[in-house]
Amino acid sequence: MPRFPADFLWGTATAAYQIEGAVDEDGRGRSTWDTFCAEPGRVRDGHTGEVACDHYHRYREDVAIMAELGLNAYRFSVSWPRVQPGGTGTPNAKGLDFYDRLVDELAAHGITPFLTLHHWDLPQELEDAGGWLVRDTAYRFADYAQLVHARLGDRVAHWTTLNEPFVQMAFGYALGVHAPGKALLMDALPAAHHLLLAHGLGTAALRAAGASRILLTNNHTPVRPASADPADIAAADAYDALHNRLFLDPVFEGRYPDLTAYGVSEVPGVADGDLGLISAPLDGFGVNYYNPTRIAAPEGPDAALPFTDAGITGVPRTGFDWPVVPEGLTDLLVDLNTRYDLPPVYITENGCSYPDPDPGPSDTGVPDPERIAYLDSHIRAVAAARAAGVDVRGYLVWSLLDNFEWAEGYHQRFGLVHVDFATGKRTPKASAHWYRDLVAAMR
Ligand code: PNW
Repeated sequence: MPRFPADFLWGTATAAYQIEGAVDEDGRGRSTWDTFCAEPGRVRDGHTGEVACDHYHRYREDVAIMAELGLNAYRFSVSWPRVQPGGTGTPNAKGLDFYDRLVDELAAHGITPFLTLHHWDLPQELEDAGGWLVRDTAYRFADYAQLVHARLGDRVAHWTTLNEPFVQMAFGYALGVHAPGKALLMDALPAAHHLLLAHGLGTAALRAAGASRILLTNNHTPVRPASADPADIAAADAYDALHNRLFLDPVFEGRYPDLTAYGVSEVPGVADGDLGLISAPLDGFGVNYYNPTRIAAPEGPDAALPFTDAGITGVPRTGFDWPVVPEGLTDLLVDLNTRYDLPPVYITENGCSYPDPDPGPSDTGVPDPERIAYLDSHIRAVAAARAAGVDVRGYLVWSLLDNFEWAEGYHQRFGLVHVDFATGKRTPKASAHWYRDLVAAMR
């Protein structure tokens, strides 16, 4: 394994709804994910985040595990409805108290917190008022950012506004496979702009409050055309515009990409000044990477979208059937660094899931050789990008714990640490021990 600097950040990442549980405790409001989980047929086997990993009660044990693994960074998200139940107005002190205790516990173990303000669990009352399809939600987000910063800004340095606005728009509003379950196809585009505007307004609010390390986290995929056929190349370009450039060009260049392949001449709802807010300088950029995408021309002249997913063949696959292509991470980082003037980069998520049957703890521990191979190859891919000049400063495994994997419920396990969901018992997997040894060797 190539060497990383001694101050490189090594850690794990989680998100509030996926691990906390305690959905009705201490004045928490409802989120779109509570609603979505309660609708029959939305989440596999009717699983919900009601209990999840019970991290709300077991956070001390979870921080102790991170400390035992020698990790020096932890990315988590704040549940907006826990700290501001209806998404507006007076904060819920008990909700803020939880994050206060968590941040103190991390500090006591020398673990740098990376706080994400919004990882998809929008207060239901804001969704009822139009959610990310309406502009007002972006202003509500800026108020929320300010109130969380007022409580935690003295101890949290790294502030991430949003997690993966592409997935929130595409899965939540265009395809309807995530909360709030709307299948609007390209009519979901206002959600992209309002999410980006929330990022911009949130950044301005955090900056005014004195924050000095502000990030955005996107998930990106390097897009490969299925062949050298110009039709496939055009389709790949269209897909790249939607998945990658729609959330990059406004942030780093202050303009929207060309979306004419979608019959869209202009992103709707953009007001004077919006792009200036959205493109305000950032102090870091979070990249979530899982796999590349191979794109071909659409199947017929009447296809709903100007591309089709051609699939990647001949490589191993994770439990989600996602192809394992570590060099895609090097390609992605080098390409982003070439196309944009990036601030320091953090890999804010990377990892893999394995599905049922759950290997579970046995006398020999929890063996997960595929995850070790996945992490090893992807960390090498980060080293290769660094060697090519990309300023990557941290790597956070998705995820610390097996957790509520959205529409798949508890059927996909991403954790370095096994969770028995009947009892809450945590057991570090072989990959956790492997990661501990890797991190120790870099110090
Ligand atoms: C991310 N895709 O979601 C999220 O940030 C996590 O909350 C989630 O648990 C993790 O990845 C694993 O799914 C993604 O299809 C969902 O491109 C879908 C995609 C990418 C990321």
